Amino acid sequence: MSIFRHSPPGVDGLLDCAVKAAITAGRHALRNARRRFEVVQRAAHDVKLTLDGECQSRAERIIGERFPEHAIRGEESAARPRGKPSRTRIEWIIDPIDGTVNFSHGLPFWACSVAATCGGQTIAAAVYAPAWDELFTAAAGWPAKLNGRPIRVSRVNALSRSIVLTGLDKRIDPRLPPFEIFRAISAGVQKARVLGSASLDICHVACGRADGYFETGIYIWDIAAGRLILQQAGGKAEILRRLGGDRLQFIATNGLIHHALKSLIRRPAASFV
Ligand code: LIP
Repeated sequence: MSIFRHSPPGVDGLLDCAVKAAITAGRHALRNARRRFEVVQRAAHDVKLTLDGECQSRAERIIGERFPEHAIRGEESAARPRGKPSRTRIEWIIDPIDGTVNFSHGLPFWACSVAATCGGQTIAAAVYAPAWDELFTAAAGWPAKLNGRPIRVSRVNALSRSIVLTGLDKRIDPRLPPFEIFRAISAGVQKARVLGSASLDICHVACGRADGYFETGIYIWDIAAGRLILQQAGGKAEILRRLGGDRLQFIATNGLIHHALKSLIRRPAASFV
């Protein structure tokens, strides 16, 4: 179900830049993993590292040198748009270390996510998982790839035989539905898993290793690149609700279990704010 049939002009240059930015940032984090303990800010269920900012800067430098007129938005630079974003101008959306808590503990489930968007649609995307040396890419009109080889979503068409990935919102509160939702998903699928990196979760669905992903309070920079990669791999992605600012409820599947998964989480997710 690729949503793009044709490539907008210059999309190859955007993809090339997204790949360079994702790999440069990702390799910087990997090379400096011994510094993963350098914490800038700590919350109950989240952490900000010195390396988050360093990796964001490196990705921004690659983009800025190639496209100085483009806007950039990211988890580490949300308030620093470059130029005036518009329906025609490109805006880059970056998560330099998606799965920061995993990275800070030395768990390998983390990635650098870079998306070039135009009018709210992602048109070029790269998600690089340095610990696995896996680069997921896609562009409007181009197939989704993993390390240069085309990928497709799974053919699993029953929830009872599916693996569904989900996450626990960093603003966790046991009274809030994420646990209700996790309970609902776990009861209805073969296995529910929480791996801790949304962009990587969505790419696992895109290449058929999992069949669905859902999260209640995720951010646009976590999903902007993975969404296009999934769509160009034949999957279906949907923002179910916008929760204010860059925060949203998001579902991504192989398309075959989409309706059933939405039905499974509809009630507990509805009361999530
Ligand atoms: C993380 C997401 C993950 C979510 C975490 C966190 P970060 O992003 O990738 O899916 O469950 O709460 O938001 O903060 O590590 O870039």
